[in-house]
Amino acid sequence: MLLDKINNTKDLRELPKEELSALAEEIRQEIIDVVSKTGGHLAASLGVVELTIALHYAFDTPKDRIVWDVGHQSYAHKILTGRRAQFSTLRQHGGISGFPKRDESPCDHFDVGHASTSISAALGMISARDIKGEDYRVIAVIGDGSISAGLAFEGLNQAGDLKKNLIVVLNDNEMSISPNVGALSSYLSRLMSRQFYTKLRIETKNFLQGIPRVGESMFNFAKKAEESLKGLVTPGILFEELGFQYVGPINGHNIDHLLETFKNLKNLTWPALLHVVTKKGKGCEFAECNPSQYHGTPPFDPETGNVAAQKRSQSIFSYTEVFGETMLKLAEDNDNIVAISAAMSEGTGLDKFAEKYPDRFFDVGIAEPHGITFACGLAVEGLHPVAAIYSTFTQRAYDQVVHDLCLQNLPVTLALDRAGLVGEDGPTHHGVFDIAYLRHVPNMVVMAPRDENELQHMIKTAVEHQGPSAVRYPRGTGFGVPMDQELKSLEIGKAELLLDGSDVAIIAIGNMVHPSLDAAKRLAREGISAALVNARFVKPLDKELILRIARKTGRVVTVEEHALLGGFGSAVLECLDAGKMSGIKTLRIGIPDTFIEHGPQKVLRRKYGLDADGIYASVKEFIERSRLKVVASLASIRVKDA
Ligand SMILES: Cc1ncc(C[n+]2csc(CCOP(=O)(O)OP(=O)(O)O)c2C)c(N)n1
Repeated sequence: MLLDKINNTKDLRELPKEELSALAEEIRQEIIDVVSKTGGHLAASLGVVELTIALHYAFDTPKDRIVWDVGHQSYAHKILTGRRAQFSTLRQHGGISGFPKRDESPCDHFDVGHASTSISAALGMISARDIKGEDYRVIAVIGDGSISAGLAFEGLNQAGDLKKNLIVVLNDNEMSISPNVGALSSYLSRLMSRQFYTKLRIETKNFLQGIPRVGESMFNFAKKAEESLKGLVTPGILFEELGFQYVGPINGHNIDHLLETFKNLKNLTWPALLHVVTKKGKGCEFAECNPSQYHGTPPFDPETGNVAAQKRSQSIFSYTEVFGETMLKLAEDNDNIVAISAAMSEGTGLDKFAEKYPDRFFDVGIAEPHGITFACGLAVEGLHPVAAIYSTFTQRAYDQVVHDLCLQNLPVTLALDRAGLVGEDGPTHHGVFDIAYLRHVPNMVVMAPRDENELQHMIKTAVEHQGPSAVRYPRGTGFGVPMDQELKSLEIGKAELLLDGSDVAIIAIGNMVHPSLDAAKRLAREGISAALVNARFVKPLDKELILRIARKTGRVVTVEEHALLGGFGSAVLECLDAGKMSGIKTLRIGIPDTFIEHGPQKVLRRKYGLDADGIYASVKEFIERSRLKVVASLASIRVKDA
């Protein structure tokens, strides 16, 4: 196998050019084999195999830097940059990441997982290069979905201004996760056909040459002026106006063309944008036919593409499904409800809503900050937008939440899917900061359902609320609880006392309620009487219940699948402090102050003590510790008295 000869990019560059297509086939097969077992981002990675080979062949990597956008397409890059032996551990706990990681390889120059960062990062690197007087090339590779974000345009804008020799490779497959949306996308499609320019060119030529006597010289003049004419009517005018030399579109699967083009681009001393056209899922029939399904896929049969039968019983709904169904129900009775997705209509369960209510559904593209401000615009005119964005991606819309949403106290619901530990996508995607970045903003209501049944009631509660609210819920299936047929409105700021007790009060939020209930039952069997509160609301907190139960038990344990710093437990501590209950013994269970690695949700929850066993063990140890302290202080009182 050719791949056996390649341990690094230097080895790749020693292969004769004629062997590169065969190498592409080997890489493709390796990607399909491994991803069929591990799951992962199949279609995007298959689409850039030739592009990846050509980049590493044409440039002196890793001295020259390739900066991947999102990084979900970097599997061929991983195989070619010394990680072939570990490739079978892709996305597994303890294995290599599904995204570029500087810790993993000197060929990974920027950690990534969120979209649209490559141009800014690459421009920073190239600027550092010049300050330090070094000599290398920097190439940003960005998809047509990711380039539509504001962040990417901010990078392009400054790049045009700095006029450094940054190369941006625009990988255009006309897809984001779903087919791309937006004006930029249709602009790129027009460029791809080039028909407009070609037709105009032929017509002009025929017209000029048809004019007697002066026609030929006018044609020659026009030919000379073609470059300037190009500037007016040709592909890439948008990028050229931004200060880039536009090159393309070229076939991103033709290695010879790619190498030829990179050879020319290498010598430019100004910014260039190379527009390559690729097929998402290339070389794998089922992925080519259904690139959305194989964008991010669970393990599958490599022959047929069939996804392994889910182990779960069909009657257990995912939170995403419940959210989608609830939106359909609510929208039927309330014309003011509109829905927003940021390029994730399927991932967020809004696809059925989009189908049924096309006029009330907006896919804003990969543009979360815009999506929230857009929602605010809809809200000031009397509608109730529900913006369904993953917890991790809402991070980049913080100022829009503060300045546009909460300051104006607008009725907008944020449906934060994938809150908590998301699993194999890892630290770039864990949604463990949303409570912290939302709960301190005035006017914001923050809630988290204990299970999929409570989720539907919370969504109803949120859309009835005349102000901003966020509902955070986890990735994956619920607990298989019975689903109420009637949607209910919950009282905002009211928690639910599930168990009364006298030794300790466990106050849990969201998906930590059920495992806490299991833990409390186990403690009860050992004679420890634990009260259990389903907090429901992070903000406003049910202060009355929390203070009452704290006073009764003298010990409070909070449980959350969220960062401890600034999280739900911190809110409860603030509540105890405000209630002048400083004598209460407290324990907060949650995510420590570190970025959590990738791995199955179950494995991570176990490791970080966020399953029933972990909660039980922590509470038991906490009680024993606090009892020992009581015994010790009683002993010291007795000694003093004696
Ligand atoms: C800020 C942000 N929003 C959403 C996502 C989810 N996401 C991952 S890949 C992707 C599509 C990217 O499309 P494109 O750049 O065209 O790359 P392709 O997958 O088509 O190769 C999306 C929306 C993300 N990673 N980051």
